[in-house]
Amino acid sequence: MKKHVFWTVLTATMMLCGGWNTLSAQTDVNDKNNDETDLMSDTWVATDALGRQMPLNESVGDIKTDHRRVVGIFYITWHTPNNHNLKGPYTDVTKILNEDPMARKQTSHPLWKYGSYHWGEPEVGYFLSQDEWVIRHDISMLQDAGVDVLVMDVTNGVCYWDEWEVLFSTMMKMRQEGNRTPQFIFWSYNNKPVNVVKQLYERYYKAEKYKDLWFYWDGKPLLLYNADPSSDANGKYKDASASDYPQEILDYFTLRNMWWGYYESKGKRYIGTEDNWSFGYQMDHLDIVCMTPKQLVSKHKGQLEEAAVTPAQHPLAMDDRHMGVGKSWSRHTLEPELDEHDMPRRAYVPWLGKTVDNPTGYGIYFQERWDDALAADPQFIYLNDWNEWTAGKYGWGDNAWFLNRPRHSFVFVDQYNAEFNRTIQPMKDGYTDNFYMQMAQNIRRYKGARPIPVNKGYNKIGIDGDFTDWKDVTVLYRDTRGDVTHRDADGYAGLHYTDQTGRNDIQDAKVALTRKGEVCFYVRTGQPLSPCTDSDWMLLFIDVDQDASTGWYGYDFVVNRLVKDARTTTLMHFEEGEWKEVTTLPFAVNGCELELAIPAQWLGLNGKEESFDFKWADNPGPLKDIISLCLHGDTAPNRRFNYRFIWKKK
Ligand SMILES: [Ca+2]
Ligand SMILES: [Ca+2]
Ligand SMILES: [Ca+2]
Repeated sequence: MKKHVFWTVLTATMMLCGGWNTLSAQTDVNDKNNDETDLMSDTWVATDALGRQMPLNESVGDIKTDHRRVVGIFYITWHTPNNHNLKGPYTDVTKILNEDPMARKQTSHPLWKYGSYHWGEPEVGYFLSQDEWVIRHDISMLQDAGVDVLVMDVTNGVCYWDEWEVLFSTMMKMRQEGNRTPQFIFWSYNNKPVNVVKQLYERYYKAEKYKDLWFYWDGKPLLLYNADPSSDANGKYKDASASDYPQEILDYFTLRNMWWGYYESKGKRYIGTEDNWSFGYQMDHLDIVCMTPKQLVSKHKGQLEEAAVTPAQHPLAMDDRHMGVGKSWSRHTLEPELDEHDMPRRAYVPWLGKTVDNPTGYGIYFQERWDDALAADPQFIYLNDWNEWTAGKYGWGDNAWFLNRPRHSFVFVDQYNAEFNRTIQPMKDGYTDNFYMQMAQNIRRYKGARPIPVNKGYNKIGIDGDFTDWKDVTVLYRDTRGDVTHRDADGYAGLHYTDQTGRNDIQDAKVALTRKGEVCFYVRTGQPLSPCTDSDWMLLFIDVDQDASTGWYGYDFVVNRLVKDARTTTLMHFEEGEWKEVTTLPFAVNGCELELAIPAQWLGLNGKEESFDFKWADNPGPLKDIISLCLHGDTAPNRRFNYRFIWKKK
């Protein structure tokens, strides 16, 4: 069924953009670069805001095949439409503490007005879970990073049927458009889990709904659950809801018990034991902090099975130190001293080997957990979380301890501010996408990566709008199909978000060198290209020295920032903080295809062995910073990733 739809879409594309798709059939069958849904994102390069680079095949080795390696992430859909009715203007904990730090100590401070808050603002705004534009960004980001499974939250017993319908149908649409997406599983725990599991089983599994998206483990669909439903995190049930799961359900799934990584749970040793998965570890527990990486991992039939990796724990401490475990906590130095915004002042960053001010964005706790997980090398790495964002503000009389403050009148349990949360989805401003990039870097270390494809020899390319000469160039750089959808969706508290920048859907790119000393670029879009007079039209960025510290966020040259006429464009160089025209270039467009040539000497190439990084971007809007290439129009490859062109004479 999936395959049928895929080919229908592909045929339509071929008819629309004649010529090109016949080429992919000719690529070497041994080359994995021949599956149209494979973007080969494990070969993309990137440098993040902290200068960390995506590790490549040379450092992480080939894709590891000695045992299965799967990455799952907790995906929240609780941002339901009723949140649109909250009274605006909307605010969050970070904004409140910035406006008046005293609010952190006063539960009835006038700035507090809701029962639940975002800890900060998401990069895509205060979105709701049925926002298809956000879902598409999420799914493509997670797929690019190497995440295999969305772990759907039913832990509170609330079934988000409407949100799941939009999510799963959008994932299916993305597949039909020619993309890969992660699979999904459910995780039930609290609030009458037997009833919850029965409903999930009836509505999805028995009905075979979204079967293509199910995730299998040991030959059956995987379900994370509460193995002893007579009690949950809130205590023991007194009524009949404690009855056990029907045998039919127990037989149907591969089941794993999953809860917080306590040393003991329900009176038994928990963390690191057989078939008990954890969604995070209570690292501030004295018996846990001294465990080895392998001891932390849950086992199945004695094999290392699941490790939890989280950017932090909770703001509310579970021990007598009463200090939360945030993003800057480490086993060795614990949580740093907090400032008047309840943000850490400074901390030593082990991966950097330095002490820094404002360490939150450096992922100290996250890397420590990744290093543990990579050392143990389990079969499943569970990440918590992608997009939880919100948490309740609870009034606790005057008896609470909160962030080492006694007699506190309120607490946040799960998330609080930029330091105390487990969100991996990028935030607006602040440390933006540091945690996303850190996740992608570590997934690559966990799974390995393919070598970057190498182009060989010269090609004969004419810049004339006839693209048959590109046939012989077999290395193809792919981007997500269909990632130009527009946004028109409600957010929290009366907010409404629109985005109509999606225009040309960049799908395939190629690069070739000619004997005449030119570097030629080819790009193909899903629909015929819009006129070259359009704003921010088909920008080509080149990081010629592969150095993110030179040029505009690494890009030393840009093409098409100034298009002179329908045959002539410009090459610009980034000098002294601005783009300066250096020469004109020929280009040609025909339908969905575009080609152009740059004299190699402008890029400083010598014709022996070449390598540079490049990226196409259409309609990103004002280029404020690198995040401008992450949200609007289409970029290829996505976000701050680049393709790396490697060329050898023979
Ligand atoms: Ca695209
Ligand atoms: Ca550069
Ligand atoms: Ca894209």
